Parts: sequence; C-alpha cells; structure tokens
Amino acid sequence: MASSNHLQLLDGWFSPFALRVKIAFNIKSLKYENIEETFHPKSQLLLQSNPVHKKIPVLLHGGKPICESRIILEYIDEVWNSAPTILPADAYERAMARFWAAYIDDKFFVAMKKAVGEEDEEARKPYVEELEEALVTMEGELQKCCREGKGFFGEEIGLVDITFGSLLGWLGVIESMNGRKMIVEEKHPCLVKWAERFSSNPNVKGLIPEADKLIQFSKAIKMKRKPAASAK
Ligand SMILES: N[C@@H](CCC(=O)N[C@@H](CS)C(=O)NCC(=O)O)C(=O)O
Repeated sequence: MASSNHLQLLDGWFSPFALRVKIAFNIKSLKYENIEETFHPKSQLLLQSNPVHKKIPVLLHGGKPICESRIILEYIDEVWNSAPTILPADAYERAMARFWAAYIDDKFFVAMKKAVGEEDEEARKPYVEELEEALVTMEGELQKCCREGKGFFGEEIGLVDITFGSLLGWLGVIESMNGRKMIVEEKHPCLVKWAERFSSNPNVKGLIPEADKLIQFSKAIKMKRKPAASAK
C-alpha cells in the first residue's frame, strides 16, 4: 500500500510526455519510483489508472492517479509550491504560459508525430513545413524573452520550456530522416542557444533520449504496423 506521499511514475523511456514529468521531479528535487510501462499488452496498473486515455504518463501520488502531462506539471507545481516554480506567479503570465504550452502540443507535436510517421520525404513535406512555421513562431516568442534578458521562456525553466524542450529528442529523429537540422542559427538564433541551454541544464541533462535510440524504436513500431496496413 502506497504511503500518502509516495510518488510513482508510469513511464515510457521514449515518451516526450513522461520526460516532462521527470524534469519536473528534478526541478522540485522529488524522489519517485519509476515504473516502465510494458504496452504490449498495457499493464493493469495503466488501464486502472488512466481508463479514459490508457496513455502514459500517469503520476500516482499516494496511489491516486493524475493523467495528462501538462496537468501533472501543474499538479506538481501546486502541491510542492516552493521555489523553483514551474508556472509563473503572475496570473497573466501564467495564462500566456498555458497558451504557448497548448500551442506546442496542438501545433508542433501534432505535425511532428505525422512527420515521423511518413517514411517518404514527399509525404513528410507538408508536416515538416508546419513544423518550420511553428519554429519561426516560437523563435519570435523567445526573442521577446531574450530582449528582457531571460535565458528561457521565463527567468528559469518553466512550463513552456518543459513542454517544448521535451520534444527535442523526437525533433532529432526528423532531422535525421531529412538529413538536415531544423533549428538553425540563420532562422532561429535564440532557439539554437535555448536548446543548448535547456539540454545541458542539470534538471534535464541525461534525460532526453538519444535520436539514434528513438530512430530504432520508431522503425520497430513501423515494422509492427506494416502487416496490418498492407492487409487493408
Ligand atoms: N496528451 C497526453 C499524451 C500522452 C501520450 O500520447 N502518451 C503516449 C506515449 S508518448 C501513449 O501512452 N501512447 C499509448 C497509446 O496511444 O495507446 C499527455 O500530455 O500526457
């Protein structure tokens, strides 16, 4: 039986969403038990804890499940509310952080997932273009922060940085598929520095899976799906 403060994470090493929670744990210096989800089949613990979406990550706090990565980040920040904080103290800035975090998931992640799913370069092109558009938008937003002397989308790593930065590993997969970098000095000078700063931050370092490992993982998933697709 879990004690009321025991923290468990239903994790998947490849998951950008689970990565967000691990970064938040580090920011708050929280100890947790990592439970790697098996997926094939999904564990009883996952099905019981997230019966609606049946997805990781799930945070179990004293046995009580909290689902959806951005909701988990906000929960962690509310329960362990001393500094460093993940959301800004100011209500307007908090609303803006939520806006950009939602933009990253709705626009950037969706295009990224579709791009990773397309082996053919021509089929991948429209999604890569969507990603490029979103990168220019995020560069514009980050430039405002840089002008205010901030190193991240806030003073320190916060909701927007975690939401966006957790996708860098998978962006590396698309870069490898396309044979070129997507965040480049000429178009995204602030994002280039931000990505370096984010990845080397002590709360993040070592957590972003290597692109090569993700590429192998993505190939294995596509192989599993192929027979089903050709049977249609
Ligand atoms: N919106 C969710 C997305 C979570 C998600 O897509 N998790 C994936 C792993 S990266 C998953 O569990 N997929 C299993 C499935 O779709 O059956 C969040 O932010 O937590």
